[in-house]
Amino acid sequence: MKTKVSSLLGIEYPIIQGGMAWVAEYHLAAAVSEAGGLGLIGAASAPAEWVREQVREAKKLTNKPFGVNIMLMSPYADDVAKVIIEEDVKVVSTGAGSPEKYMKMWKDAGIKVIPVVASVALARRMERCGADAVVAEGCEAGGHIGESTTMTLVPQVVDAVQIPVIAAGGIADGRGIAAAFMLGAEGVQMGTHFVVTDECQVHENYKERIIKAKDIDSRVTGRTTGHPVRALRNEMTKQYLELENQGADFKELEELTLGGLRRAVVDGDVRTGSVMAGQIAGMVKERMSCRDLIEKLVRETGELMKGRVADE
Ligand code: TUI
Repeated sequence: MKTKVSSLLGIEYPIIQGGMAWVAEYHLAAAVSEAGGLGLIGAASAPAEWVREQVREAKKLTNKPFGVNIMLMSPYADDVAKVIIEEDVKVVSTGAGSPEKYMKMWKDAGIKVIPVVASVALARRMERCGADAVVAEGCEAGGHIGESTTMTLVPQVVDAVQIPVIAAGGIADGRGIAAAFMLGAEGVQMGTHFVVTDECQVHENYKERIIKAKDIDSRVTGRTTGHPVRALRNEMTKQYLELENQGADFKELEELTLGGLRRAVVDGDVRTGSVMAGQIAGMVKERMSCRDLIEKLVRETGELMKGRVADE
């Protein structure tokens, strides 16, 4: 499974673990990197010193490359951007905005930069300002999402840029990975399936909620506020969508979700918390280690790709 993405990042398999807010901490990131993928620590809205500590802990668990995801809406984004250089992190990915203002500083430090994009326009801009690859994330993904599906976004981004494209959103097995390759991607990023791995530190209730999820169990809140977020349906999404339908204002809606991700991930409150997960949650039924998951993905993808070549 060698592609431009695996060579670019110096990893065995072009499988990246999404830098999920509150979920992607150093145990998970190090386990994914140890297993031959690329683990990411999700900086989310955490202070820069928390990120520094996480990077140092990850380095104790693995000598392989791993990265940090910066959530660009974070009030600490500027500081985290600097800590990444100070701590000699090899790869940075970004989400929920444009990382243009940090690009020169990161490239000068020799860091590989992989912005997550949800549109062709941003992919083009990222290529122009020096990105090494982009993650094209479709709206099947969990968390903060764009408009286009993975099936439509990935080939359009592939056609628009020369740099390698990594597909994300709706991928959780070898079929999804093989499909992403057929669309022209040279790697994949997955979140939801990694949440239920043994090394992931989220509350048991969060993992159980994903395992129990059916195909149509996710909801998108925040379309009216301009910040659409996909999460598994519960009391919170129900109330939120009702309020949105009634034309509630931003402040009232915000109160419903404030601290909700932390409550779900840390306290296991999957009833009123925000259980962010992708649409593929309905297919995630098995819990295993990161190594077993990555080996399964590589085996499944290999069999599908071999079948294709043999048929030709
Ligand atoms: O960033 C994500 N997913 C996230 S971030 C997050 S933290 C959060 N928590 C509560 C509420 C809101 C966020 C949870 N999940 N994925 C990458 C991603 N980036 N998806 C979509 C985008 C995106 C959207 C618009 C990137 C850029 C953009 O426009 C930027 C521009 O300037 O054009």
